[in-house]
Amino acid sequence: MTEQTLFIVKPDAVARHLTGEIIARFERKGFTLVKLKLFKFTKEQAEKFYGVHQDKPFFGELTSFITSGPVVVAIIEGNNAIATTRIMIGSTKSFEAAPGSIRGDFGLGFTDNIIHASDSQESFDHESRVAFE
Ligand code: FUP
Repeated sequence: MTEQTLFIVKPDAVARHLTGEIIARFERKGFTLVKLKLFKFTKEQAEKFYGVHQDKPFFGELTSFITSGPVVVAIIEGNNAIATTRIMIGSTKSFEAAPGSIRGDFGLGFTDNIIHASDSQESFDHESRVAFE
């Protein structure tokens, strides 16, 4: 089923010049770019974007990391986009993520884990609204 999802190349990956390589993986997989933007999250926007985590102990660390530098946000489209993209990014802790996944191939961090991707239709709706507002 054709659907859309959103991913964010996080500040660590943009700073390490991995943006092109990460976007290329999704294009090679067969997804089509629908929207693409380089920007820096404001604190208010980051707190809204990650609102689902507002009561978690790592909320401050997460929002200060995502606002620490420019990010690239993309909306892509293709078959089974949400679940397939989650498989492609790998598990949250980059140091445990499987080789072949984006986190597994490019990082060792936890908060600084290279990439974010929507994990449901509901998250996609919320995240795309906030990131492209
Ligand atoms: P994911 O969907 O894989 O990005 O992971 P989560 O939704 O569980 O977490 C969101 C972000 O919070 C992750 F990218 C990493 C960060 N995080 C921490 O920094 N510390 C934690 O203890 C848990 C998550």
